[in-house]
Amino acid sequence: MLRLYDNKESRNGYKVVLLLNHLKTPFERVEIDIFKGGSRTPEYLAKNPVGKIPALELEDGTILSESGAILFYLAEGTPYLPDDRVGRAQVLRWICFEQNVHETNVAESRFILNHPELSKGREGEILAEKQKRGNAAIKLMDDHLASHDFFAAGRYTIADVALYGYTSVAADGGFDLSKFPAVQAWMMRIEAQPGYVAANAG
Ligand SMILES: N[C@@H](CCC(=O)N[C@@H](CS)C(=O)NCC(=O)O)C(=O)O
Repeated sequence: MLRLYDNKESRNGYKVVLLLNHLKTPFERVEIDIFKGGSRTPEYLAKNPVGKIPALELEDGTILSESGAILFYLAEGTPYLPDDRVGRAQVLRWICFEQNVHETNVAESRFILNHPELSKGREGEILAEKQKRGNAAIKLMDDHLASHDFFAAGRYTIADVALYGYTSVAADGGFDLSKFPAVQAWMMRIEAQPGYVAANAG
């Protein structure tokens, strides 16, 4: 059975949980206490030298890390990843956007506000700058979604799964999603998909 190294607060891990549920793929979930160094032990670093969750252990012992790479692996040959070259490139484009522009600002604002004890010195100007850039990222999503139901290939794909992870908890980072009606409507479309599961649903 697949084994997912995860942490219940992480939406990077949740992206993988969400896709596994859409695919009805059974998996074992292993909770790693990232706030007490659980991802930096020699045992865990031997699995993922980057020292982060999520990591997915395949039946043959191969370990995959990086949420986007794990989504690609799981979605191959399913409707969640297009077959055509342009469709796949568009999916990758949005996953890169999520990691470089969205997660670094939306998720990190959430982290600073949820964990002030671990974010000393980042609460002021750094948080304000991340919120400014995070709002710009969500606005870019809203503009795209004003004329598209989903991000790539005209249907629900892992590009949406990746972006839903931290957009769905953007309020924790001080973002007001009521300013982004197309993003709100897109989240409702995702929540109506077969196999959708909320984070930490057990
Ligand atoms: N780019 C990575 C980011 C993974 C990441 O930042 N994981 C965080 C939790 S959301 C983590 O494991 N932090 C623990 C640490 O850095 O020690 C991905 O998308 O999987």
